[in-house]
Amino acid sequence: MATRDLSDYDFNLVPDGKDMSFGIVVSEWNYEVTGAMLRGAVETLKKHGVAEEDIIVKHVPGSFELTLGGQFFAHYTEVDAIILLGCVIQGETRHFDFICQGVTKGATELNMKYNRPVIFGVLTTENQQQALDRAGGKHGNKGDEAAVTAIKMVALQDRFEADYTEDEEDED
Ligand code: DLZ
Repeated sequence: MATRDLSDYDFNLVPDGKDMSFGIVVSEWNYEVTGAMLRGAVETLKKHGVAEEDIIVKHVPGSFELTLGGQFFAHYTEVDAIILLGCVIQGETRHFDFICQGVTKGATELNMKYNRPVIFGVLTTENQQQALDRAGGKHGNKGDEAAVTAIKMVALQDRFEADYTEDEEDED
């Protein structure tokens, strides 16, 4: 299990989030954890210049539903990136494996299908304490990490757009 601080990054290496927009899908399962991740993600986005009105938050019942929540954002909105926040805790059944596999595959497919950053902010831990440690506890907050990743990926996509897509005016 990794023990690094998930909120540890160089502020100055993160692009300005002004004019960027984000959709956040958050799972209600283990909400003590995911609610803290959500607060971390929103605070981090704002800290990097994202306007409050450019952050849309939607809830889904569990991590398995994060993929479809993400698809709804991609299909119905024009947000620049989508952040999926969930927490799957190892139980006594194989549910853990199935949910983790489902949301990992689902998030990967959304990235490919929509050509838009879909960020995997899902904790997969052995117990609740490990999750709390990574949701504002001693190992930082996975929500902060997801927000920083989202901003970086939007900036990267903007760079590609600027460098490799033709201006419509130049086309004829
Ligand atoms: C059913 C279930 C279980 C056992 N564990 C978790 C969990 O640790 N974290 C989580 O986000 N969701 C869990 N769920 C709910 C599933 O994600 C999903 O909501 C249901 O299987 C209904 O599709």
